[in-house]
Amino acid sequence: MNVVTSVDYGTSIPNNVNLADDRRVLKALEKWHPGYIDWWMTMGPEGFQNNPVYLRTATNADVGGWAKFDYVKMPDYRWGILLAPQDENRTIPCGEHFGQPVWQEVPGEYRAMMRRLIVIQGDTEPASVEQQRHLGTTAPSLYDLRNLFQVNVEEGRHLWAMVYLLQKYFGTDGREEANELLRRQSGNEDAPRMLGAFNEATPDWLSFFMFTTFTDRDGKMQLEALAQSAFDPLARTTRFMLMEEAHHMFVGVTGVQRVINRTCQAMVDAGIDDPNDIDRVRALGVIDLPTIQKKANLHFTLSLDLFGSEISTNAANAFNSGVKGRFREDRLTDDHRLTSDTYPVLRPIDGQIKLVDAPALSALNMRLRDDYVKDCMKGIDMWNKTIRKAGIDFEIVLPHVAFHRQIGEFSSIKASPTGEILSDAEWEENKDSWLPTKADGDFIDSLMVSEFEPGKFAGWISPPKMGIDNRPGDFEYVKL
Ligand code: BYC
Repeated sequence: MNVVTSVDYGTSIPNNVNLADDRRVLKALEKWHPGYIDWWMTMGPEGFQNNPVYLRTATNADVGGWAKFDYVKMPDYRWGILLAPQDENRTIPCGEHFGQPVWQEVPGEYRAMMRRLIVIQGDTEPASVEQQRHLGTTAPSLYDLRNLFQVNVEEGRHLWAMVYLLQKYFGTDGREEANELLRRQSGNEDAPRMLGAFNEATPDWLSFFMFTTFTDRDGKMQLEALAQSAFDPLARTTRFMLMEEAHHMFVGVTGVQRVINRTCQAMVDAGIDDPNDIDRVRALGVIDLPTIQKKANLHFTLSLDLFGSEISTNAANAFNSGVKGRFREDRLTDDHRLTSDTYPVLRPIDGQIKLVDAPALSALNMRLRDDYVKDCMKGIDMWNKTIRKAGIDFEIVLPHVAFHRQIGEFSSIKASPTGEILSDAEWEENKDSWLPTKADGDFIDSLMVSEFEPGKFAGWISPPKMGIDNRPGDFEYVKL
């Protein structure tokens, strides 16, 4: 095990990859840096760029004590290149090269596939910052404002992580791709981001919490798959990204929970026990539970699309070559080649949704998506516990995977949240009760008024149980 994990802050770009001795890559990154700062100032958080924010910055790539907290102005954040420690005995965990030593360079035959995956991963990182750029001005508290900016600076760092790989291992092509990552923009008609969910708006804070619950969790699963890569620098960089990513999902899941908690409290105080009495609940200045369910439906299904098609030769090739693995591949106990295995896949067949066996190699996207759905359930269980505790008869449920899909087997059909196949007319008739409408959006928008007094929270969301870095309730997370 290589133990050199602490970060060198002596070069212009903090790193634990010895950039000081890698002049070519250091120069390439220094050349890319001004474009990044320019992107951050024009496409990153709107406003607040001169305000000190209580942020964590990575100081070490070890699991114990890897970050420090301090006030930083966002443009001064030290975005760096941080890889998890190298394990010199690591072998390829899957596919046709199973058991061979991992690669420190990209084999020629896998170059195109690897570059494509790194570019897709890289593209999502700045996209999410762009999607969230308007949220600062309506933050429900300084605590939430800080959390938004923490997520944003770390997504920025994740872009750096992918750009480092492109610049170091992919020559001129890599340099061009690195520039393109700053050119495409979320929702831009001429140069959109690569994957669907990253061109959607994040119009309000409930969307932000849903996005960090569901879409960041897709990020977790995809990073977990890349963390198993035979290309060791990719595996190591994604392992470190996963440590940061955990906080983003915490922000999402606890954010929704705090919204639910406030709604339930307000209902109990007003003596309302019918959660579907939407007008009365909304009149209390809180978000009704059915609307929260609709938002969950939307963000969950947009995130399911990020897993690609259920049956995919791209996925089979990526696994077979060792370019990416399954979720926690190194803890699975099968032959890690899967050439003669099958996996059950949901497909629409003759007007019905059926579970049928498919070759396991082709079904790897489906398998990762199944792991994702299980992972999502942890958050849902926590939300329902909050509702139950308040004594309200309502349960948040994840919709069926056939519901509201744009990619894969179910993109050609319409299905209800419980998985019945519908006619176009039935879909049109019901969709407004399943997905947020313009009126729902307008109502949520009407609540989005900033609360910037330390220790105070907007009326539609409860305070958190604990502060960040154990800070007290009235801590000034952002100095305005
Ligand atoms: N939108 O074989 P198929 C994150 C394309 S999020 C548009 O079904 P494959 C984060 C596909 O490109 C994680 N196009 O799929 C979260 C292909 O096109 P080509 C990001 C799509 O390749 C929050 C064709 O359809 N990382 O980190 O097996 C905040 C057939 O593809 C979509 C990754 O995704 C779509 N949704 O799987 C910040 C990891 N889906 O090539 C960050 C890297 C499919 O035939 N990416 N297509 O023209 C991958 O592993 C895979 O590319 C995918 C798709 C899982 C995305």
